[in-house]
Parts: sequence; C-alpha cells; structure tokens
Amino acid sequence: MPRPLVLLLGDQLSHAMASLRDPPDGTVVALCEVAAEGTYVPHHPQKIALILSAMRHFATELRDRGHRVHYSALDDPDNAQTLVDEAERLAGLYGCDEVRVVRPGEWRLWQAMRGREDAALPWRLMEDERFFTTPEEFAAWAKGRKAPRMEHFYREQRRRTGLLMEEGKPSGGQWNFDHDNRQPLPASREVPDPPHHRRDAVTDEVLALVAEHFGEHFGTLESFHWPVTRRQALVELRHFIEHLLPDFGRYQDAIRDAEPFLFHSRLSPALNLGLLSPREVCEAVEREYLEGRAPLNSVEGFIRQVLGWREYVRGLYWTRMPDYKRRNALRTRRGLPAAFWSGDTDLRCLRRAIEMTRDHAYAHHIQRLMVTGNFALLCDVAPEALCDWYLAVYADACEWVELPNTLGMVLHADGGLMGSKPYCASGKYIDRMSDHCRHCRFDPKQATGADACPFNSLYWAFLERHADTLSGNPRMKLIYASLRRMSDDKRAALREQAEAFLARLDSAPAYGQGMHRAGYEAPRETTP
Ligand code: FAD
Ligand code: DLZ
Repeated sequence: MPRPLVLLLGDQLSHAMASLRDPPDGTVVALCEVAAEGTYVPHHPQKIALILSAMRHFATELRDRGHRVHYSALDDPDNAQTLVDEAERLAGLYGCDEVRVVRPGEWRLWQAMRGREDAALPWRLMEDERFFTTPEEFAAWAKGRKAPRMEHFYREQRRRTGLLMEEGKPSGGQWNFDHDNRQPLPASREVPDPPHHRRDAVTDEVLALVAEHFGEHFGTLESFHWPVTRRQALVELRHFIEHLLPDFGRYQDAIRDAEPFLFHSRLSPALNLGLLSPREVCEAVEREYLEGRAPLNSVEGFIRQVLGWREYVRGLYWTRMPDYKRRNALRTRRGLPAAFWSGDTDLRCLRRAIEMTRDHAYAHHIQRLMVTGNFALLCDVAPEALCDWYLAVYADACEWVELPNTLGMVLHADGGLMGSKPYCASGKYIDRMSDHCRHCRFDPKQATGADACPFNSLYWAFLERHADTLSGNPRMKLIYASLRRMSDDKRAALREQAEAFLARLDSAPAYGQGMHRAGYEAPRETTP
C-alpha cells in the first residue's frame, strides 16, 4: 500500500481534486506557503494574501473532514521555501514513499515536477478535473485545424455539455449574442456595491504577514475584499446572479472612470483557486435564463467567457507550451512603461486602470485588453515584459490563463492563433465606451498637436510600422485602405507625433522597485 504525500497547491483548493480521492491510510495532505511562489514575479500583495488566507482556511476544512494535514507556514524555520523542496522534505519527515500532485497551472512547475517522476521519491502527476476539457481533449479537437478558433471550440463545448442547447440547437437560435453586448454605460445608471466579506483573524494575520514580507510589491492591501472560503465565494456568486447578471451582457464592454467592477462577476479568483467550479457557475447562470430571470444575451455572454474563452486559453496553453511563451510575431522589444507601476501618466484611462489595479488587484477585461493592453501593443512593448506584469498584478492571475490572453490576445505575438486580428484601437474607441475622456487633458478628437490623445497617433503609427505583417490580413483591409488614403503629410505628422511620444516614454526599472509600499492598518469593521 503506498503512503503518499498529497501536495495541494494554493490554486487547488477544492475537495474534488483527484489527488484527494480515496486516500490510502497514512496519507498526509500538505499545503505549503513558500517564498519562491510569492516572488518569482512580484505578485500584488492582495493576490498573495488571497491565496495564503484561502489555503489556511482550506487546511482547516480538510482537517474537519478527517484528513491528516501538514501546513507549512511561510515563516516556519524549517520551511525549504520552494514547493518541490518543501514537499520532499515533508515526505521524508512523514515517511511517505511518493508525492501526489495534480497538474499545476504553470509550465515551470509542471516541468519541475515531471522531472521527478522517476526519482527515488517518485512524483505522481494527476489530471486536473476541475475543467470541462482536459488538455488531451483539446489537442484532439485542435488536431488538423489550421486555425483552431475559439468560436468553433465554443460551439463544440455547448454541444458536449448541453449548456444553452434546446433539441440540439443553440437557445434563441444563435450561438452568440455579442452584437447586443457593446453598450456604453449611461451616466445615470447606478452600479451595485460588491459584497463585503467578514475579515476573520486568519485573514488579518495573513494581511499582516504579507505586508511584512511582500510590502515592497506594487499594490495596496487596504481594500482587500476577496472571498477566501467556498462559503464566501458562494455569496459572490449569488450576488452576481441576483444583482449583476441581467446587465452583465449589455455593459460588458463599458468602462467607467469611478467604478472598477461594474456588472462584472469578480468570480475569476474564486474559480481559479478552486473555491467555485466552472460547471456549477455556468449551470447556476443558465438556470437564470431557463427560469426567466435573466436575458439570453447576458447568460450566453457569460457562459461563452467561462465555457468558451477560459477553456480555450487553457487548451492553447497546455498544447502550445513551452514554445508559446517565446513567440513574438511583431518582434517588439520595448520595456514595460514605468507608468504601469507608478500610475504616473496624463492619459486618464491608463492612469485609472493602473490605479484600480493597484487598489483592488483587479481591472475588468476591457480595461486589460483595450486600455493597458492596447497601449502596450501600440507602444511595441515586448511580450515578456508585459506578461510578467499581468501575471503579477491581478488577483486571478495564473499563467495558463494570463499568457494566452496577454501574448496572444493583446499583443498578437502568437501570429494570430488567439485572435484573427490585433485588438488595436484609437482614442475614439475609449471615448465611445467610457467617460474617461471627459476627465482627461487630451482630446480624443485630435490626432496631432499638444492636446491630441496619444492613442490616436500611436494607433496609426503602429499600423504603418507593422504593415508588412498586418496589411495582408483580410480583417484589416479596410483600416489599411484608410491609412493608404491619407496624404503623405498627414501620415508623416502622425508618425512624428507618435515617435515624439514614444521617445519620452520611460521604461520601468526592474519590477517597479521602490514604486509603492503596501501598508496594512488595523482591521476595520466589516459586515458579515
Ligand atoms: P467577468 O467579466 O465577470 O467574466 C466571467 C468569467 O469569464 C471570468 O471570471 C473568467 O473566469 C472568464 N473569462 C472572461 N474572459 C476571459 C478570458 N479572456 N480568458 C479566460 N477567462 C475569461 N483571467 C484570469 O482568470 N486570469 C488571468 O490571469 C487573466 N489575465 C488576463 C490578461 C489579459 C491581458 C486579458 C486581456 C485578460 C485576462 N484575463 C485573465 C481574462 C479576463 O480579463 C478576466 O478573467 C476577467 O477580467 C476577470 O474578472 P471577472 O471575474 O469579473 O470576469
Ligand atoms: C501565487 C501563489 C503564491 C503567491 N504563493 C503560494 C504558496 O505559498 N504556496 C502555493 O502552494 N501556491 C502559491 N501560489 C500559487 C502557485 O503559484 C500556483 O499554484 C502555481 O503558479 C501553479 O498554478
């Protein structure tokens, strides 16, 4: 009979993990806080606090369910401070003869663990069953397809799962209701406040620990509000369904200067950590449509994100790594703009996206894609610089989902695998979808001159610079035709304006050192 040490990672906090099934007598379940995971990129302090607090709460749940649990705290004197070393140290301590672990969410750990499958103390890697699709199933679907597009994958997923299907046909007669989902948010429309979770002693202790050990990282801790238990995650899900889902669709692409969350679910951290399963979330959302409480455009829009995009990016990640991470189709080389760490920029939209990121470890999808992402794309920021930033700063960040979104969707660095064209846009788009421009010193209607919105000249100069790679793309034909129709003088003026802006753009020192210190104050009163 094997005597395993089951290593549960900080984003594997589900009782349904394959490694917890039918544990032989003497199994030890280990959760290990280690410095290496907190520093391989400078994670936002809220992200670290979320993971450590959720791990500590989950360890208690495991003990309550009768598991024998070892919890390595970050400041345990014997802690080996890397996941592999600490698991092997504990296996020795408890006389275990193998280490069991479910596929981690990042290639670097997968590789390190696979390298130990034949070691004297063997590691057994198991599949992560929390997703609708395994990497093997994704590979079978993608096989032989020249362009494995998300939309085709998504339809297949709908057929496979039966979600939003009626008699073999998509509910409402269409697969996709995106055309209904692009409305700006009227100024008069109020947005419900997110739920406030009770901060217990465990979370308070973790917040203090994080402030002490990771206080130099970018990001504040004061507004920490993430759900750290399944119970709290279920409160978030209920809140989303009751207060936000009906408007999720129509305002999905909207941005508001003063509000970070709008009608977004904020469920990604709970989903990625394992506190909620994607299946239960999709089924709960589908029920709202079936029972007439939410419109189809919202329900389909949400299910497409979770059943479609989320699974699709994971499939791409696991079937394309490690080469995927080295892709740089536009051959860009600029370092990360310093403003990504300091927020110090006159571009109001960029400033607000970075401030929200700093204060909440969150920015919604359109801010990530069309503000910070679009800006980095137009400035030719190198994939590795931008990917490290996104991986560090969001509470939901994990490489399997961050990398395809950043390298593929934002930077088009995978040559068009994730998206058939780059999501580049001028200031006009930001003006249409947000109220930022009203608070900005730049004018989105001007392309050159001292008051012109920098997104405008950057946009045209980007298209001109990358014409060799992009002008043949059928989806970019119209825009390149507009560029060609411009007079030479106008093109030259746009190019000069963009070049002057880029020449003034500072690159960040390594990881924004000294940019910000995350403080932590005594606990405030919170409502349950
Ligand atoms: P909602 O808008 O409420 O969407 C519902 C759910 O759909 C999300 O919780 C998420 O699970 C899923 N989802 C939506 N869009 C995507 C997408 N493009 N890819 C995968 N899942 C999606 N998401 C992460 O979970 N982790 C990341 O590290 C991450 N990095 C990103 C980096 C960039 C550059 C971009 C453009 C997007 C990234 N996303 C990432 C996807 C998306 O922005 C977040 O999932 C979303 O903003 C989370 O907020 P929410 O839960 O309120 O989402
Ligand atoms: C992100 C993170 C952090 C900050 N700390 C820990 C930790 O101390 N222990 C742990 O098991 N996991 C942590 N994580 C999450 C891991 O980085 C994550 O499991 C891998 O990146 C794979 O997804």
